[in-house]
Amino acid sequence: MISGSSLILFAAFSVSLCDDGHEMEEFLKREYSLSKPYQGIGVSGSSHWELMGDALVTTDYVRLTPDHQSKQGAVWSRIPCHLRDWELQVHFKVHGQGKKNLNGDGLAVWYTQERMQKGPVFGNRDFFTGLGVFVDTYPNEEKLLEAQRKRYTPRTQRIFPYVLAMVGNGSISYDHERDGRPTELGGCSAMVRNLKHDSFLFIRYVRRRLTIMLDIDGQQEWRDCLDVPGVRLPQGYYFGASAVTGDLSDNHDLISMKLYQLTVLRSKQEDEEQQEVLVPSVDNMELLRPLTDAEGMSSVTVFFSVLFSMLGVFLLLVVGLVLYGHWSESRRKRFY
Ligand SMILES: *[C@@H]1O[C@H](CO)[C@@H](O)[C@H](O)[C@H]1NC(C)=O
Ligand SMILES: [Ca+2]
Repeated sequence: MISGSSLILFAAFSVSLCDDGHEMEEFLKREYSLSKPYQGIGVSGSSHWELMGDALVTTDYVRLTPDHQSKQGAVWSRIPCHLRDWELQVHFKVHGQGKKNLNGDGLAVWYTQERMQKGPVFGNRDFFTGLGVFVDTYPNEEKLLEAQRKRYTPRTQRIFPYVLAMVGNGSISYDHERDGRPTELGGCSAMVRNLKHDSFLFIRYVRRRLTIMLDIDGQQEWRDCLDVPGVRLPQGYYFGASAVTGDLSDNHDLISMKLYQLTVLRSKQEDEEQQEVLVPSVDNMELLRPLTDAEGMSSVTVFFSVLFSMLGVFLLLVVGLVLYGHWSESRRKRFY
């Protein structure tokens, strides 16, 4: 069943078209891929993958965390990836006993300079350098605001689980309490918990364009989640995945991570223009954007500001008309 559907996916994607019509070819790169049977993982140095923390491997999946409190686990590739254009297909499963929003905290997929470092970002270190894609299953900000008895504004309301991408340059922090909003590249809601069918996350990086898609409806169809051009990621980083539980928990299981090399035809000029990237960045975007008060205006505030300005203009018009009436009256009186 599982291998069948991934076969279909592979066949469907073995030749595909890029946005601008260029044809691309895909090749599965086994050295960067994690799939059944997970031979030698966590046992010896012979495997391409290394386990960490509470992660464990069974015949059917790599369990990053079990459905217990305060666990964290990860799996990391041992080999840095020097491919320029690639696509990562992540087959995963998040499931547990917790009812809606009484589960946590989620899992992350990484392409970073650092590897095998414990920390607060879904079990991985903060101030990371590279790309993180988070499947965040717990709405921390919403709960925080509720606890502070602040009315929750529509601007910030999001349905969780939420998939979010972030690019770090080593000096910016993931804000866990705010679910990473100040540093997000973009994202989408995704009901990924306790699904009966297989769920997939798809990360494509071609010509510095980052695209994230999901297949979580059991239809073998990819749904767009995020599409950002101008994402500069250095080569030679490591792929990995991590997960964490806190007071609330879930099983975070990885069934496979398959990396495909994409061969993209580039003109000579394009090749020459593309100088090597040393620090991750995104064109025309600050990686950290603290929300100011003005930016934090909710749609309710905007609505009332517009309403009051319109009332103001109307009032001015009325006053103007009244004054004009008085003026013409007194002028008439002067003439008689
Ligand atoms: C990292 O990003 C922040 C925020 O965009 C920026 O202020 C800082 O200079 C960047 N650091 C490096 C090393 O590029
Ligand atoms: Ca969260």
